[in-house]
Amino acid sequence: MSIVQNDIKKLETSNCDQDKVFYQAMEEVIYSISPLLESDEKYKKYAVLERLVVPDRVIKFKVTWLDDNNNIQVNTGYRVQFNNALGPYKGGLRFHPSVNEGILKFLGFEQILKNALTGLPIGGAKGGSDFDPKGKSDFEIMKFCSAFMTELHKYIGPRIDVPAGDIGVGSREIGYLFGEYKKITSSYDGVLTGKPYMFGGSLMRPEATGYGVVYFTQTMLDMENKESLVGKICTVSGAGNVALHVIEKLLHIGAIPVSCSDSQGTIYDSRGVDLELLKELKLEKRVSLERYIEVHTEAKYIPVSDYNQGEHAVWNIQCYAAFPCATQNELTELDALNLIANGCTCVSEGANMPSTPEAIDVFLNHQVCFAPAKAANAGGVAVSEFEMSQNASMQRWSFEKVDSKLKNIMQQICKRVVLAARDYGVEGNYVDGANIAGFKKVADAMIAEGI
Ligand code: NDP
Ligand code: 2IT
Repeated sequence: MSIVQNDIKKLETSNCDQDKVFYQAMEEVIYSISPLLESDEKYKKYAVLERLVVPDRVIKFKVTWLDDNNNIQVNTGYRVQFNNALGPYKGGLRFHPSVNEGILKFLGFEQILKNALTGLPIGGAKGGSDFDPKGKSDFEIMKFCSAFMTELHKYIGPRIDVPAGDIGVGSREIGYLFGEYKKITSSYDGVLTGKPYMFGGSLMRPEATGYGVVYFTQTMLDMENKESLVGKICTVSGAGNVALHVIEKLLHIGAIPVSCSDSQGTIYDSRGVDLELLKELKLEKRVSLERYIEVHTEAKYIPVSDYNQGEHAVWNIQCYAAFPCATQNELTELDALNLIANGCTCVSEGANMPSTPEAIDVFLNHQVCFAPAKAANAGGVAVSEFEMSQNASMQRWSFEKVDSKLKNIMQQICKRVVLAARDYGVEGNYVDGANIAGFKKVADAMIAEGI
């Protein structure tokens, strides 16, 4: 039995519910890289795959903190340090009640290949907590972040592991985490990225993931000889850091983003969404999207309870290109079929693994230009690495410099993906291309570094 069949069999017999998303991510990669494994026996000889799918370490810890009513609260914190063959462990922190070890293993595994694709010297990691920031006061967020760092600081460092944001963790949380790290260690290190600009954050880090997604999509459409996004209707899901900056860049280039969504419902505004209002509602006031229609009465708000069974309202809107930017597995096979029926010819993933494997099959079978997350959303971590570089050299780069370096890196990633797909007989398949190019880079480093 080949190494690939062996691994797939192991996945299929696994019954750990928490690990389902991790196996989903792993299974896709294992299928994609089989031409590489078959073509060069060194990967088998050095058991690279077997070594890559096991994290270097999983750190799990208790986080106790005091809420505003002086009740003691207990949460679980994690850091999955997956692989540092290419550089220090690097990847975000997620604060969301759904967080568990399996989700962080999936995100950490994806992060290894994503970071490799950037061509920058960063390894892969992910962390977070089942803490729910929703409805918490600013002081509660601060107290939780301090308590979380009380334990996490033992395991991180600018040359060891450099966390950043993800769902539920933005510059406010990174600021509190940084403050606590500094207090405990008395060391002013670039130990976190996504810091506010006033104490070492990089210009454009908040925009980077979303802008990068659009830069990648523009390059992909160009390379595939497809019409550009200018003047085209686009649908976006999510209403957080990634979604809002995808919308912003789409507006800059003259596309027409008509939707966004949060965990409660969807906004559809056929004239193009009002970005300033969205930023006010989601980034400043942190309230439900439903408030959008108080200002724009002609827009539609569709609550989750009105979604058709197994479908997401965002993917039922006519569009040229779609940008899922909320969370994993938010776009199902049925949604993919709806998108195609609605004229969609391009899907670019802003969130991590938002499309189910069945949805991806639909896209590939219908010749949709499909940009997988680990390639399309790598702009965020790329600018995180720029922040590490700036901190290490005590420099500040201009917005224009970061933007131009980001654009360049997204174009390079796109080319690497296209070439890898061509070299291994799967031309036009960006999923396989991204997995092969990312895997090859890490695998070659692992082999060169010995066991
Ligand atoms: P935010 O916390 O800023 O926003 C998340 C958005 O997604 C919110 O609108 C939230 O709705 C919605 N959402 C979250 N969980 C769910 C859920 N289970 N069901 C429905 N909606 C949900 O996170 P980001 O924008 O930073 O992250 C979004 C995605 O992008 C994630 O997959 C993340 O891993 C990925 N990503 C993020 C990067 C970054 O730099 N921040 C980099 C690369 C990828 P609500 O407001 O109701 O909570
Ligand atoms: O999924 C991701 O790439 C992120 N959440 C960003 C990670 C980072 O270190 O900037």
